[in-house]
Amino acid sequence: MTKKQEEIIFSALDTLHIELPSWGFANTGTRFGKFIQAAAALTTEDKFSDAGQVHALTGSCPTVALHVQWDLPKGVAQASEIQGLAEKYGVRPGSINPNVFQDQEYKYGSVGNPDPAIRKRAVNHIVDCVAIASALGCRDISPWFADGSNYPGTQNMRKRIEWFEEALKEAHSRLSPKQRLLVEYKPFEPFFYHTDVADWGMAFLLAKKAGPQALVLVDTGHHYQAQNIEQIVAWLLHNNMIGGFHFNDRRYADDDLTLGSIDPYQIFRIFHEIHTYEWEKGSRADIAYMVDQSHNLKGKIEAMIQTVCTAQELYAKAAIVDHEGLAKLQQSCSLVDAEECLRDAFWQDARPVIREWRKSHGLPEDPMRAFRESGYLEKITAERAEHNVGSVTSYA
Ligand code: RM4
Ligand code: MN
Ligand code: MN
Repeated sequence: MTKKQEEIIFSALDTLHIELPSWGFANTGTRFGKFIQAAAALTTEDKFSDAGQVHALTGSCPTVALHVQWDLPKGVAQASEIQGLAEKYGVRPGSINPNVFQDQEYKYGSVGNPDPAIRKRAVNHIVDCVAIASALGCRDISPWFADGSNYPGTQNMRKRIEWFEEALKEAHSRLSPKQRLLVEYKPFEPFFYHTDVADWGMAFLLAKKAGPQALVLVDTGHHYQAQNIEQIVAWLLHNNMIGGFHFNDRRYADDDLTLGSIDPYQIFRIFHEIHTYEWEKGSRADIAYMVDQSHNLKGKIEAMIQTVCTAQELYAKAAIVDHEGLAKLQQSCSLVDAEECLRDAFWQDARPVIREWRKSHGLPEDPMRAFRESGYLEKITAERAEHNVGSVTSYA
């Protein structure tokens, strides 16, 4: 690694912030059962405490994404309580995630439901989320819509498009000037015939109709097997329509596995698109990098530390691609050399430089080891184990 490359990695890591999901610290499972962990977070305070640990050890996770129904069930009235927890544990509230998929009313959809009263209820919840975000000083409101149907002919897809357009317009009209509405897409699950916001094109068009502060959110697990995610990212960058990511990895569907555990080259390629865009423009793309993972077998805090370290590694590798050299090779269609130029960066070991970067910021060189030596896990296990036995979980 050259001195120049080391400098590039240092400044790349200085600006890389990764938002942790509060729900990633609580007990989760699969559709078939919940696997309880003795150390899992039981309360919102526990979630902040665990996220605070990850931030203290990595220095890169200053914000925590909140799922309103799970973290602020009483809505905006709990804003000051949340603010207090954030301050206590050295982090800030991050994106606000509405929940319009869990209540019984939403069996046939939320803002796409044929019943106007249910649509209204769903929109009101999103509007409440905008108010929560304002009270907490959060920029992003990040709805994911489970809406869809299971059988052909059972719903009018075009009508539902209109209802989505109306709802998102209404939500957008409540945003303050700096806030953003991030529209997430997912091809299937929980519905298996049609999903109202199934892909980036649908999310893009809905966001465009909603207004200028609505953008698309790319959850890396929400694509079909063969889809070229970095090309989707390129299109969104080109149109100034990318608002953020939900990072995770997958082998089959929305598996919510640890970032880069199955295909690290995929994440590298996404980061490469972003770095190339930034190199060409000479400025940073305003993208929220968030984690959306559910570890039901791995220890939750360890898995988050592993995720953050992986994101840093892949981001650093993508930062040292020789952009100028690559552009020339692309221009002359020197295919093998261009491909090798990209692969060169991928195969570099960025870890020693990242360790140096951590040292220079007064952070532990090896966050995982520091976590294991800290005694935090033993402490929370002792405190939480008894309450976790037989605990019921809110999210599968
Ligand atoms: C969805 C989607 C959302 C997340 C929920 C829990 O599949 O990824 O972003 O909030 O799961
Ligand atoms: Mn997601
Ligand atoms: Mn998901």
